[in-house]
Amino acid sequence: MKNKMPVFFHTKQLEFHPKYEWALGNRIKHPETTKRAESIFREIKKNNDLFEIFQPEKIPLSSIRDCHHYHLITLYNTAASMPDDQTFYPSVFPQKNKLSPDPTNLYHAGFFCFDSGTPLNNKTISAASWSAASAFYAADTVLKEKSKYAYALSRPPGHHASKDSYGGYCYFNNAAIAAKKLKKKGRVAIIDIDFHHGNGTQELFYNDDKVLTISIHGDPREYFPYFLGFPSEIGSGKGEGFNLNIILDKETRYNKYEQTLKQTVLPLIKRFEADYLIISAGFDTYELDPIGNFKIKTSDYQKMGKLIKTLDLPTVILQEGGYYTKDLGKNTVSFLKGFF
Ligand code: OKP
Ligand code: ZN
Repeated sequence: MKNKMPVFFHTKQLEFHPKYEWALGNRIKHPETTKRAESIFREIKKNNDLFEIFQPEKIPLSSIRDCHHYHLITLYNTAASMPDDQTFYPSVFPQKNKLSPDPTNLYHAGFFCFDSGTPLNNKTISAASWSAASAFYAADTVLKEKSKYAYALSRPPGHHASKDSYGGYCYFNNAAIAAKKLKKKGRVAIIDIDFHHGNGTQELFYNDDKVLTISIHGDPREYFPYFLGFPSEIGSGKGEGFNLNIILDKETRYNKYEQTLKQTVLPLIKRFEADYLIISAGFDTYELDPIGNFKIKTSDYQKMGKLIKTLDLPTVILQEGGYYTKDLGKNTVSFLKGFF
């Protein structure tokens, strides 16, 4: 790339501080901290010869509504009226009488929430909306051919959020919002390289033959989200054959990862004749990540980026996970450098 890569980020994304999640009965500090975004932002600024930072405008509500049920938005808006010192973790997850959830009642959050690690407070909707806005304007930039590549520092992440459900630290599905926009002008492929299966993205395009969804991840029998991400999930209806789940063994190294991209993922995207590419870029595949369990190194990410660049497609790169905060910025920038 000759020009600088546009980077989208809004400081409002830093005002949300999830406190805790639960792990085997223990309350642990929440891994999805603002330090993550700060680590990335710092490294981006250090490389100001490569990147140009933009603040997104407000996202049109209609483009969130293209992906999400209004109940989800109403629920987050309900949480926005909580006092500053309160956080809502649902404690009731109804399995029956699902007919009339009331998203103005926070006690109904369990209708929509699928895990105990994705809290709501009065800053959640603002941060999640600005994160989605970053993704939306990154897609807009690529769509308008202002740049072939664009990166959104989309935090909080998005790939676990679906039409009417949230979880896995995700509230709005940033990749899906970008995809719906790009889809207006062509066929879209999404590669999810986060350690965890992108269940929300998969669900949102499960019946769609114009959006190809591919996720490479740790075995869902052992790792979050546990209930989706199996190779048998291939899409349905018109979308049959347009979803691919690839499970890699724990402790997978880059040579194996690269082989998977070269032999399976890239050929499929070529055969699909994608016009646009979206990358759900999580760096919890890193060798030191406290949550993921692959063994990818910082320098591998640049090779990975370079390999994906051979598709020669206009590409929107979106931030998902990555919890070894100290090296997250370096890993992200290493990946982005692959596109130059
Ligand atoms: C979100 B993303 C760790 C428990 C794991 C959920 C993981 C969500 C990952 N103690 N909890 O895909 O990076
Ligand atoms: Zn992840």
